[in-house]
Order: sequence, then structure tokens, then C-alpha cells
Amino acid sequence: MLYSFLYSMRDSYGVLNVFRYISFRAVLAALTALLVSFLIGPWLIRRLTDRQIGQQIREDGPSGHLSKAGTPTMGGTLILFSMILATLLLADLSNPYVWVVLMVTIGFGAVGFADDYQKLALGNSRGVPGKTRLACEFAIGLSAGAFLFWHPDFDTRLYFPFFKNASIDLGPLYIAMAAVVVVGAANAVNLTDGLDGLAIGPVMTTAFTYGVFAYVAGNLRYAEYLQIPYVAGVGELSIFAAALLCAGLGFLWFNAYPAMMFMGDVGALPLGAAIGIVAVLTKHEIVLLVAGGVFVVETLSVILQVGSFKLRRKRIFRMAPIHHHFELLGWPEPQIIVRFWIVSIICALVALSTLKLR
Ligand code: 57M
Repeated sequence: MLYSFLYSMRDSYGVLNVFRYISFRAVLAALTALLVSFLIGPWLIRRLTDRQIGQQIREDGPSGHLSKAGTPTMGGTLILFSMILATLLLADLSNPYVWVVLMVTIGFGAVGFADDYQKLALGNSRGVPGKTRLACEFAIGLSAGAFLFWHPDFDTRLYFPFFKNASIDLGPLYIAMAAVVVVGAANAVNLTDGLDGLAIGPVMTTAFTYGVFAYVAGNLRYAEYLQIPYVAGVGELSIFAAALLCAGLGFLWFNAYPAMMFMGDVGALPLGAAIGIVAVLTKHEIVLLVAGGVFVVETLSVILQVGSFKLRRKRIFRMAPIHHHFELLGWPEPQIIVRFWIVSIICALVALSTLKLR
């Protein structure tokens, strides 16, 4: 909105020409999201505390978590508000990909909100039933995939990292692939969100990685030089990724150990879905397994634990997801968090190296 308004006046005020540049608007979006979350954060914490929207803690978890009971949750509303506002202000709203990303993020935010609201405000400990939640998530993911499939300019090939020109055309299966990436990413972030700052750190490193991918994939010269698929218009998503990164940074201020607030499902689900849909749109779906390595390991730990228990009646980890395993081994919470952040930075660097290694 602000972008089109200011840019339309460029002939009268030459300085406004700078709004042409995606890089300039990405920096402004990042600063806007950060400022908005710093300004609103303390107010939101007060509101959540007054309304007693506090976390209930399961007694079968690591004992260190019992003292976290009552921590205000649903802080994801802060992240969503600041990143969506920054995107609306600074991205080109005539670009359909910006709307695809916003709709998926808002859709998953609504699913997460319904779940949190049922659990916290209505006191229904189960929240929205798992099957209903998953059905809504797939409905959103499939709608986004279908929109892209029928979009005249969008290419439905899946590209493989590390190989030049290696791809397969998925045809209509592309719709299902898009949905699986989006729903998988949303739930993987949700599983990871179990220690202060544990999920938001890797969300930020992944957002940075995909901000770079969007920028180069949307620029014909860079895409040709790097021999990656060129997707006209996808560069605008680096503005969204920058807003996501800094909305996350603003939230981390309040979620850093010892957390003053948790994000809740209203944060974890849309953040994961946002990363998933940007991965689809930039045609870097497979690299998400590398860039989001922390989320992958957390999810695999649950799959292995449940599988092992069903088949052998034995556990592999003391408790899954794997961050609980380290807690039960006696690692202090901040140490687990910072070490997982370090791993996520390494994952981001390896993912970025795929731009050159092919
Ligand atoms: C989200 N939610 C946190 C907070 C956050 C299948 C199974 C592995 C599912 C898994 C599960 O339920 N995962 C979903 C995990 C919860 O955090 C809330 O949830 C939101 C995210 N959706 O924003 O609102 C707790 O996590 C802690 N927390 C922090 N700081 C934060 O910034 O400390 C969260 C954010 C909070 C707080 O204590 O209450 C959660 O863990 O519940 N289930 C599990 O993770 C459970 N694992 C388990 O049962 N493992 C089994 C099997 C099934 C694999 C096993 O190993 O044998 C554990 N979780 C808990 N207790 N709480 C174990 C028992």
C-alpha cells in the first residue's frame, strides 16, 4: 500500500525511485516488522496476562517445565500482525505470489488460533480435534497448490539441488506436493516449539535463506548465472521473508529464556506454513530439508520414537521430540537452545551453498 502510493509519486519526487528496489523495501519491511513487534509486545503480554491466557503444562513432561505454567501464550499473533503489516505496506500487492503467501499464512494462523482459543479460553484441553485440524491444513495447502498449477506462468517441475537442470515434471501431482511441503513444514515447526526461543531461531535462519533464494530466483540475471530456475515475480517474496525474519527477532526479545510469552499454535503453524509455501514458490522445495534441518531432526525423532515403541515396545530417546531427550540428559535449557540455533545456522549455510554447488 505504502509502496504503490510512494512509488506513484516518483516523477514529482525523484528520491522515491528508490522504492523500485526490492532490497531497499526488504530492509524497510524488516525494520517495520521489528519496530511494530517491539511497540506492541509489552501491551500484548499485559493483555494476555489480564485475560489469563496462560500456558497449561503437562505433568508428564520434563520437570523444569512446571515452573512455566501460566506463561502468556498466543504471542504468535504479534509475529503475524507485524509481518503481515510490513508486507502489506512494502510489497507489490499486484503480485499474485505475495497474496498466495499471505493467504496461506493467514489460513494457518486461523487454524492455530482456533486450536489455542479452544484450549486456553474455552478450557478444552484437546483443542481442535487432530483430524479436523489436519483436514483444514490440507485444504489450505491444496488450494495454494491448485492456484499455482492453474497459474499460466508457473512451472510444475520439481528441481533437484546440486545438479544442473535435474528436474521432473510433476503435472497435477504438483498440487499434492505443494500441500505436503506446506503442511509438513507447519507441523515440524509446531513440534520444535517446546523450549524458549527454540523454534523462532531456526525460523529466522530459514527465513533468511529463503529471502536470498527468492531474491536470486526472481532476478533473471542472477538466476541464469547461478543456473537455478527463474520465477518471474518471486523476488517480491524476499520482502515477506525479511518481514518474517524481523517479526521473529522482535518476538524473540520476549520469548528468550526465561520466556515472557510463548507463540502458541497461532504462531508455530503459520510460520512453518509460510516457510513451506515460500520454498514451493521459489522452486527450492527439496533444499528445505537442509535449510530447516532442525525441524527435520525434531520430526524424525518423533517418528522414530513412535515407530520404535510400536514395533519393539522400546524407546530410542528418553523423550521425543529430541529437545526433551537433551533436557532429560541434564543439559540446561539455554544450552540446548543455543546449540540448536548453531545447528540451524550451519544448515542455512549448507542450504545457501547449493546456489553455487551444482
Ligand atoms: C507442540 N508444545 C509444547 C506453546 C507453544 C506426537 C507428539 C510428539 C506431539 C508433541 C506435541 O504435542 N507437540 C506440539 C509442543 C508446549 O508449548 C506450547 O505449544 C505451542 C506450540 N504449539 O508455543 O504454547 C510446551 O512447550 C514448552 N515451551 C517452552 N518455551 C516455548 O517458547 O518451554 C514452548 C514454547 C509448553 C512449554 O512447556 O507448555 C509441548 O511440548 O507440549 N508432544 C510432545 O512434545 C510430548 N512428547 C511425547 O509425548 N513424547 C512421547 C511420544 C508421543 C513420542 C515419547 O517420547 O514417548 C511432550 N510434551 C510435553 N510433555 N509437554 C512430552 C510430555
